[in-house]
Amino acid sequence: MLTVDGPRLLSALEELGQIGAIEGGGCARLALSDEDKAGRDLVVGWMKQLGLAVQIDAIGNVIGIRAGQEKGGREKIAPVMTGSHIDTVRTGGRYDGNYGVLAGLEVVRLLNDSGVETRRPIAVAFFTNEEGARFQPDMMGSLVYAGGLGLNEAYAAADKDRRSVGDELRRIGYLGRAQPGVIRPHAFVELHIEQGPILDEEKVRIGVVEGVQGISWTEYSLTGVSNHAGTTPMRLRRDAGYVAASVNVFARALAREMGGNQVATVGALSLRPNLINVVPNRADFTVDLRNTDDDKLKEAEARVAAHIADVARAERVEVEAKVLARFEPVIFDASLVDRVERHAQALRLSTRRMPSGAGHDAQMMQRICPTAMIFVPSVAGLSHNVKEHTEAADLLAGAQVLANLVVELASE
Ligand code: HGY
Ligand code: MN
Ligand code: MN
Repeated sequence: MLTVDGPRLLSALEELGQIGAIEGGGCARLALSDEDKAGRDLVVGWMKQLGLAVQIDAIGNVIGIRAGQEKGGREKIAPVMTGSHIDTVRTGGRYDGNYGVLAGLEVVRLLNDSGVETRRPIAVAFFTNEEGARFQPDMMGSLVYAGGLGLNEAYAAADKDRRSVGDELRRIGYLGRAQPGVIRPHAFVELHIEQGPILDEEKVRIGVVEGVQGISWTEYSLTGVSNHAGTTPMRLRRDAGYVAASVNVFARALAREMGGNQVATVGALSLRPNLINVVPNRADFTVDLRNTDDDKLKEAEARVAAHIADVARAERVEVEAKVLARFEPVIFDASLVDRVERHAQALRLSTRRMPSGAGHDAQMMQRICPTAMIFVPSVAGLSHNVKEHTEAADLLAGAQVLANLVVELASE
């Protein structure tokens, strides 16, 4: 068995974690920012040092390819692909996404060091804008790769400063020429931290991920009337901030009432004019709803929308809504999921099957090839938080499961 070089993987994570490093030990590399460019440049440099053929596609996805024995004629033999993302949220940790990409490069290093050739090529990818924190939808690069979003629509997505994906890709030098998705993998395996509390609470080493829950992102813009906080009687108010606040309280109660996997988050909220003595006339906020059951997710979406309409009507506040992302739950390839479980158990690692609460590039890749994910524990379930942490032994265990599975897939 080719054994993962722990110190090498950990030092790569440390080095990448230095790019965009923020107070508290996390990193901030928002998609297509200067920090993201710096992270991309570092990882592309590592890919080239490893002798990978590096392909940058038209949405900025980067794929490093290690040739296999079988070159294949016209019908190129499909590679085994692994990878994830290296963009982060603004309060990101060091492992979300980065770990899966760097563990994929560690698999290549192992093969290079031992001179092992595999029948199939092995590709290590990082996809553009997985987080969706700056540009929506999230998983943008893999969604384009899988044919779920057109390039022009993706290019037109703009951030709060009206800078577009297309312009930012060009500005950082990652608007590649390769057509996204032209490489159809034999299989895609993504190694990722769980980002939730289950494995850590249950003291289980490996999560065998059976699928990803559905995701619904909506942005609301409410317009009322600004007025004097002291002189305006409550009966005359058209308070956009009050309606926004009521949505947050309602969404929390709804998720509690629905139970199961239902979650609801009002993550972004801005009031205008945002002054102590002015009734806000404007509230902009987002609602993130998720559930493994799409019918339940639809119920949650409908109930939140009805609540907003009722409260806004009573407050005489206008409502504009924009769907930023809507992905149905995804089930991964059952036989590949079984193989994740088998490889983990062959290493005497405890396992448990589970859905993913977070979105991942893998949920898009399942549209075009057999896909599965491997989870390792997140200490106290923290993620999208600078305190995000996974113990070294767990990082290495996950990387070893990935290595064994990828090498097996590349030999078939
Ligand atoms: O939102 C998510 O689940 C992912 O981090 N983009
Ligand atoms: Mn991630
Ligand atoms: Mn994330």
